[in-house]
Amino acid sequence: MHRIIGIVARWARHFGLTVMTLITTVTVTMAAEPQPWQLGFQPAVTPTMEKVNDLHNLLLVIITAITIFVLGLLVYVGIRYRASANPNPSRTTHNTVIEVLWTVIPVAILVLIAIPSFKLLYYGDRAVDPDMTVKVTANRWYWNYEYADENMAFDSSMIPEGDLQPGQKRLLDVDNRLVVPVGAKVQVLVTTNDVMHSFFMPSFGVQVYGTPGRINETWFQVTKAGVYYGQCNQICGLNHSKMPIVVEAMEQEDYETWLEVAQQNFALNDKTDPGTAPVKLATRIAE
Ligand SMILES: [Cu+2]
Repeated sequence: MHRIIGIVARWARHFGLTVMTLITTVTVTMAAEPQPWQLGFQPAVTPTMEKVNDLHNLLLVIITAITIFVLGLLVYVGIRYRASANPNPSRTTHNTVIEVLWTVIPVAILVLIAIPSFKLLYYGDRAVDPDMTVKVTANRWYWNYEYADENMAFDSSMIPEGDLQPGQKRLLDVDNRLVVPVGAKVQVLVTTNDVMHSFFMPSFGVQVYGTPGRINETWFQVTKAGVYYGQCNQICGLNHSKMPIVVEAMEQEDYETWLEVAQQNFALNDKTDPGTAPVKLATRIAE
């Protein structure tokens, strides 16, 4: 039954039917990672992703209307002006009114699309009054998360296939998750120690490149407790497919409990000395 609801909801979202929003909501707790045969987006768990969904639905309506209109015109012309029905074709080559229309209307449509698109782009660009800051540093091929206000940082590496415990997801689960409190506005600063990588969290509507020598910014505010999966989605080399991102959103009390333990384990002084990085890289390649 859940499976059927899931399929219906995915199709509904794909076709932008707001009527099906209720069913879509039912599926929210079901998926935080890619699903087999998935067609639509992963369920939104941040305000940004909800806005991405809204824009996607708006675009779907516009593109459907345009496609139907153009198809209708083609069919009409094909039937109405076929050789047998129209043996003496008109030799008209210019029509000012129609030329103005087919220039102005598409421009108006593009402006109509650009306005919400740019609004969304700037909405996701910078955190206004963030509650906390996480600096995400990409490495070949693992992530480092630094909690700027807590003076701690830790690496997050994929669990190799042979070490997977029952219930852990192949190519997705990691040893140390990025943990955040539910409802907190998290400012995310993304950079890289080597090549370009990309911090991509589909259910957050977040994708930011890690560029050498630069810090890029984004933010997210997870509205539901849960475990969410993402990946590096900038082709970065040999183990590109082996640098998943796992974000766990916890209720505030649970987060504080986690933080106490984490602060002991990951105090910044214990952070891997950058001087040993090549050794680490070599062991990782050997694994
Ligand atoms: Cu990468």
